[in-house]
Amino acid sequence: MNKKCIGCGIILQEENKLMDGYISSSDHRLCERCFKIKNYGQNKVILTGNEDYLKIFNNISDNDLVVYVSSLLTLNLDYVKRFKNILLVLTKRDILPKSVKNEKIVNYVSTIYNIKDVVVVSAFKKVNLDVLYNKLEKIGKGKKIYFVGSTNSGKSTLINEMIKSYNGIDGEITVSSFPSTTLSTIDVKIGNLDIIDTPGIVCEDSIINFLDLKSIKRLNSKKEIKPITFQIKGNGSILLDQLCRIDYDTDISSMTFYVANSLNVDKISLNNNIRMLNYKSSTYNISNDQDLVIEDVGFIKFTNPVKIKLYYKDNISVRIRDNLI
Ligand SMILES: Nc1nc2c(ncn2[C@@H]2O[C@H](COP(=O)(O)OP(=O)(O)OP(=O)(O)O)[C@@H](O)[C@H]2O)c(=O)[nH]1
Ligand SMILES: [Mg+2]
Repeated sequence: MNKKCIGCGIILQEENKLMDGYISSSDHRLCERCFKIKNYGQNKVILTGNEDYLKIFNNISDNDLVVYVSSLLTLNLDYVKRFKNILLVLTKRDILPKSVKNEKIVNYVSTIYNIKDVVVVSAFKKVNLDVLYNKLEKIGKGKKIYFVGSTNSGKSTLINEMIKSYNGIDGEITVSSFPSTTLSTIDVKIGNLDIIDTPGIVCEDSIINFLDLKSIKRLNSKKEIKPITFQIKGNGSILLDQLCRIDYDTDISSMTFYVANSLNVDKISLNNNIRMLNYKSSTYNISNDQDLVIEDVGFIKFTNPVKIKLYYKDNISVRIRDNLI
């Protein structure tokens, strides 16, 4: 059988340095790309097509258990309906303010998505790993347990953390801020559980596919977010870093940004500022108590109806949802 890279799951090969999975010596267990990510924080960005994970999804049977992993920041559950037997894991709890109650989030997903089995975790702060492990022992023993979800949602980090906690050794799966880190399935045993890590689902319109490495790192929050609130009235404009410009029109509302603390959020004058006005734009009507989600960036909470116009240079993927918090 072909040997796989222990970091990303790609089949290892010694023939072509330019192709994925290259190793310079047959005793290496990590491909060159994973070696560079782990040792130098560099990454050769690989844009995987959706066919790869759709093929993996098709291999998941109704008897298998799917652990659907989503970051709490943008809460992307696009593919959740595809699977019969799922446990929803909402991760990166450490990013959301402590004042937000877990019960509220669990209640939100159970009301909106009708998902009853939900665990809120943080791999970084080791929050609720025991709850997750015990749940998996109960409902996943003897089954194949697939970890699936959007790229960057934190699947591999969570699996590594569980390997550390329950096998007592360091997990070796490669993790990074960049999209498409895991390239193929990786089988690991945690205690008696058969876990399979999978490549993340890529949102093709997400801005993360168009940014340089430094900018991607700035989007990935490693700390609790400090929300930034503006009271808005009439017409005005806010710049979200160099990512987008948001022109608003409202009687009165508040606008709270939940994005990485390293991003700059600034109110600018509509009249004498032309920044980003020549870029692409889209208009959205947001009604009472809704959020605007910018995929892989964060979300903006509004308290009253607002009409907004978004200007952006690269593609940007946006959703409107009921207020999460
Ligand atoms: N703040 C915070 N960041 C996390 C947590 N878990 C993972 N991350 C970060 O999220 C980014 C993505 O983590 P990965 O584990 O590589 O995500 P993945 O879902 O395996 O990504 P793909 O392999 O591309 O599908 C990295 O920058 C991690 O450091 C967490 O619990 N809290
Ligand atoms: Mg991964």
